[in-house]
Amino acid sequence: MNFYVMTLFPEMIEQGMNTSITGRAIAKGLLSLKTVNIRDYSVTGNGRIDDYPYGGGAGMVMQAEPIYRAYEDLKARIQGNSDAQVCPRVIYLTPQGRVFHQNMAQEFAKEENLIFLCGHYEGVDERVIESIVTDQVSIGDYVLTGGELPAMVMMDAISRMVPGVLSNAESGQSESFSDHLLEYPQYSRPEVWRDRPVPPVLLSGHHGKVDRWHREQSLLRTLQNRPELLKEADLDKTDIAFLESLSK
Ligand code: 6GU
Repeated sequence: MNFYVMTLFPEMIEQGMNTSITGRAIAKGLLSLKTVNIRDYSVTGNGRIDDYPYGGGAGMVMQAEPIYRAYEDLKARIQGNSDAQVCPRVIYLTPQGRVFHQNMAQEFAKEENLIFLCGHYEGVDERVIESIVTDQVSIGDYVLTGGELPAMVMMDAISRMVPGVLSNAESGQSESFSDHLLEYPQYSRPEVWRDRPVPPVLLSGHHGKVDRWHREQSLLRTLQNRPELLKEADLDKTDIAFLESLSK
């Protein structure tokens, strides 16, 4: 899986991605990351890549041409490296996009190459979006200063789906969202921490009871924090009886 990021802040992307699990995967060659500094494609000679918006309004707009040239250069490099002449998907990070979801991460993980376009200022000239972008994605209903963190959020979620990126122990945890229930709480040593004991059932050695308790905790948390997820969850009679017992 090859990630390419067009951005004004390449060091932010590199620092973030070369850390922890994604950093390990890049070092192992399971993932690759290349950043492209849009400023290097300035057409004014002085490194400027933004200008005033037509029609007025606050802030500056990133111009079409530097982004387009950065993209053309990148596409040529990618196609030069592979025999398939397919056009890689170009994801533009914007609060106006479709909201990112685990299913989208799964779909994007099937691609060999992904290009991310990170905007800044008030936005990007719409004409370059129309000509190169295949997917517009938001990471939720709040406003950020730029697309770099959203691009890193997406790359992190996508990376976890790439075979070999997670160790066996790490991938055991990976099904959490796909069953539409939140994870149950976890405990480790000591048995009593500052007067707070671990729930006794976890020390019982009774696997059936432990499994049931985990399931009930997942149901409880989902009901409390994300009740809308329960509609999608696969619940059996015991689960439904448990949830009904809570509302009595
Ligand atoms: Cl993708 N970009 C920005 N600037 N803000 C956001 C976002 C993206 N997703 C949520 N907020």
